[in-house]
Amino acid sequence: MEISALQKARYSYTPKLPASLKQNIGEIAVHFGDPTESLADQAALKELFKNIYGKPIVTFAEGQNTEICRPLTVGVILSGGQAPGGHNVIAGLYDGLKKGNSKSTLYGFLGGPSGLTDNKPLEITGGLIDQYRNTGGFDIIGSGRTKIETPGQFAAALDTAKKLSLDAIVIIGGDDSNTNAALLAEYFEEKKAGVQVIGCPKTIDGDLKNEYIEASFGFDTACKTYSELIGNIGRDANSAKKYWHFIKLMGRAASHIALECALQTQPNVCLVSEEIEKLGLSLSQVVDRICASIAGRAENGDNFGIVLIPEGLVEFIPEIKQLIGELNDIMAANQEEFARIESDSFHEIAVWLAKKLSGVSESVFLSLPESIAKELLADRDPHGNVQVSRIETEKLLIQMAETRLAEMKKAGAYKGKFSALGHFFGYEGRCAFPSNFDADYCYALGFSAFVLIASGLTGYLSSVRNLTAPANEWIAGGVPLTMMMNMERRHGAQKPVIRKALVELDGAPFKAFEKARGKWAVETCFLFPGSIQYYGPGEVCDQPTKTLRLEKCRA
Ligand code: FBP
Repeated sequence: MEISALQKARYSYTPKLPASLKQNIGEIAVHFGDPTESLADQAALKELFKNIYGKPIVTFAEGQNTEICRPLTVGVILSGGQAPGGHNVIAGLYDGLKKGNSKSTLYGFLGGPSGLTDNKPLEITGGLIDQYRNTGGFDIIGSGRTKIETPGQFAAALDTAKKLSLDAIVIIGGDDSNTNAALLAEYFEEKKAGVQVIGCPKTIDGDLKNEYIEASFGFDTACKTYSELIGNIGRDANSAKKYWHFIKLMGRAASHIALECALQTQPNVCLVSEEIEKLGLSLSQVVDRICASIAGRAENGDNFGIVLIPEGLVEFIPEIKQLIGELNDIMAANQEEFARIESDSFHEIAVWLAKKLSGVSESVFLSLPESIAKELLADRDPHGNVQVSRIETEKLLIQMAETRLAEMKKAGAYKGKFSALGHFFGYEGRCAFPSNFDADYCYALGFSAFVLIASGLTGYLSSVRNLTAPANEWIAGGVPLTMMMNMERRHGAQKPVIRKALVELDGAPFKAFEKARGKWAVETCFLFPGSIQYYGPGEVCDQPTKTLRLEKCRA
């Protein structure tokens, strides 16, 4: 098979490991902290997770480990959206297993969690993993979004585990997939199946994080990829001086990606969903904010600019959030009826919905352009989420800005020319070659997952922290999955879920943005970060995101 020069070079990149994981297996000591509690709803979660609730935080350090590493058989699943570095998690897990005992076996389940329930394993050999080291994508075994939730699916997972004599399963996924990991760990414990379950924090969205999980992998590479593109567009805009570019960025709920890209590129406007929700801004007020920048720049003769839009925005605008909540409940409660009318004309759907929506939501629904209203009705993902990547918010905002600017022009409040282009950057960044940061971080996460398994633990998320320090000083270990959980409404019912980490408005990244954005709104301050560099000086190749550096006060 023909491969690119970079791919060839990346095969021989050696990821950096924390000092604690560089040791012989017998020299990796495991330290246990105090028992932990969930974020909220402790009683309900204790009841649901009788066996795995409240475990201690685990940290690895250089020391003595008298556990003999017997041969292990482990299965690994890539779950949910692609994120750069997934292959390196598997590589770290594979290398750890083989270092522990050369007779250990690693299976990858094909196509995500359904590969486990449908018993579709592929043995990961040295030859296979060597073709994927330090490369992007999840194509080594594929991914999927199946949610393991029915008694039949749990039983099928156990059946596969027994057939393959699995000691453990590693689920590489985001908040929903790791919620699944917790449910599976609990089920196996309840059944005394002797199968451990360990999660790894993946998602480009960056919203699976806390004190012990400083970043989800893939966020670094995806943001750097989008920032390169935004910088290039900024330079084009500043050269041609004729277009406003409205750029929607992935990040299903949280605005971490948009915020990080704003810090890297200094656009004229960056909407932050969490702020919009806090201020209770209506869609119309959001458009006001954008138009204020457009009008301000037009005063200086600058009829061009950049607006960054987080893809989850619509779910944070109070009136649309309420509408989506009502739609979710209506669609969950009337699945069959809705499926029957789904192919009907929009008018018939609207009439059907009007009877069920509250008065306020009905008028919001009817005020939206038909294409957007239809997108709000599209299938939810298996975890009950609206598929926001399919909602063309950038087009909606362009359309609304056009109308508003025409009104302002009539009133003499705007004298410029407005010509806008919409973009959506999402899939472009999810399978890029992992940055050195993600390559190292992912390899360490995979290796750490192996140590958690070898230590007999279950219901943990692999954790590597102190990430702004050199990799040698990173701290590896595990965080109990139940520690990150609370109860939330999903598919019309209360469910245990890992809480998403949204942008904190009093956090350092947002504060840095807030301080600068007034100037960026009117002046042209674009930055051009360029493409990710894999070889060269550390300050060019190995820097983590600005978000992480600001959060850890090293920016
Ligand atoms: P995960 O949460 O599974 O990591 O996926 C995140 C994401 O990339 C979102 O940013 C985006 O909204 C969604 O996946 C798109 O999903 P799909 O790949 O199914 O279109």
